[in-house]
Amino acid sequence: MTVESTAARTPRRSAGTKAGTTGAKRTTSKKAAGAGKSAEPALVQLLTPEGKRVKNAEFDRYVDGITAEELRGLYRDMVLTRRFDAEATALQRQGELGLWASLLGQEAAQIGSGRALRDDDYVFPTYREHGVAWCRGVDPTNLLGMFRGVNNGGWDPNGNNFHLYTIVIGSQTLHATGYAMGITKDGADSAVIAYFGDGASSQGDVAEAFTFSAVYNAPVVFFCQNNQWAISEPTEKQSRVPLYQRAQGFGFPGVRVDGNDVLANLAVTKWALERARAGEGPTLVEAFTYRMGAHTTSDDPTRYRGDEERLAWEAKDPILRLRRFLESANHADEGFFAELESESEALGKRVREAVRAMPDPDHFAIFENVYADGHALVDEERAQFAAYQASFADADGGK
Ligand SMILES: Cc1ncc(C[n+]2csc(CCOP(=O)(O)OP(=O)(O)O)c2C)c(N)n1
Ligand SMILES: [Mg+2]
Repeated sequence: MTVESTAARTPRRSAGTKAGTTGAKRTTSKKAAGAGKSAEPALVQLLTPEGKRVKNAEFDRYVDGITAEELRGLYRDMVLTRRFDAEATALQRQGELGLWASLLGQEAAQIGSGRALRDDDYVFPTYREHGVAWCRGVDPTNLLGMFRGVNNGGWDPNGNNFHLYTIVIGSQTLHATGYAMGITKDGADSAVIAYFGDGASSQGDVAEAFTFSAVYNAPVVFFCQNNQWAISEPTEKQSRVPLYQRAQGFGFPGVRVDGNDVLANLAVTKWALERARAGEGPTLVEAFTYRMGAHTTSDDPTRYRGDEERLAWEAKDPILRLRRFLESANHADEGFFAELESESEALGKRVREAVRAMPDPDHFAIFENVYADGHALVDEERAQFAAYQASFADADGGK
């Protein structure tokens, strides 16, 4: 397996935990993961693309007790998330949303990690974490307001311990670190997870978050979805070493997990959260996955990548592999799949109707909530905007 680390030396809240049993050991094992391409490090995998369960001495214990019902639940989460995402993409194409960032292909990374969390844990997402939002119980229609341009977020972050979508790349890793440091001061045993991408890993904010979280031993999991692309920039342009190895230089463990294997993501994230709760500090999880769609609906990936790559990743589809496993283990019958299909269609319909019914904001709402007590410059801008709006009425004969 692929965990590399220097063991945390200053566990602050580890009384009574089995320090050193959770895999801060080194390995130099490498195996070729690509089809005859350069050797890639081994990754934690519990389900092969063919849907076969493979043994893993270190991580099996996190999923050994999982029931057939829970497995069907993970499948349902992924299918409904994908259906919601497809609906949002279609709504953008129909002019109902200004933009959409699809998670297609990343369902297992998001559902596996999302389902590893406890209710009292706190999530700091990017703009693509629709599957994690689903696990937190955020109504999917609430995710769409910002993309329609009718609000600035659309949900109360403290309602589900799921922070607002963050567009400024990498900045949420610092928010997460600060929040996690606060948890330690409170003496609580909850944990924080920060999602970010391969491109974000090059941001200074992420390096600062790694440094602070390490030296303050903050209970935070850095969950990097390496979807191979940062818009049109491939991961080779982000790092000369596999991303999970970055953690080593900061003094905490890093692990690469098969990002398309929901069980492996569940197990590895549980392990990382367990470390955080035990006072063993941060962990970097690199979920090795693929962005099957465009960066956003404003992007045309055919300009910078070929079909072969997408086809190779389609063969590793996260939903298909869990379906194969469920079927071969007799954990789900045709009735289950048929019912899920109708549930998906109903979700699509509900999302469509909710988006079309979203009220437009008041034109002046953009000036609200900028400063708690108002500001002269904002007042000036509001007055300018009012005059601009009034100019249309004049042109129309004062109507
Ligand atoms: C600080 C900052 N710089 C640049 C951008 C523009 N931008 C938006 S998404 C993106 C790429 C992010 O790639 P990655 O971190 O791999 O996440 P992904 O979109 O692949 O999920 C960039 C550069 C931004 N939003 N914020
Ligand atoms: Mg990326």
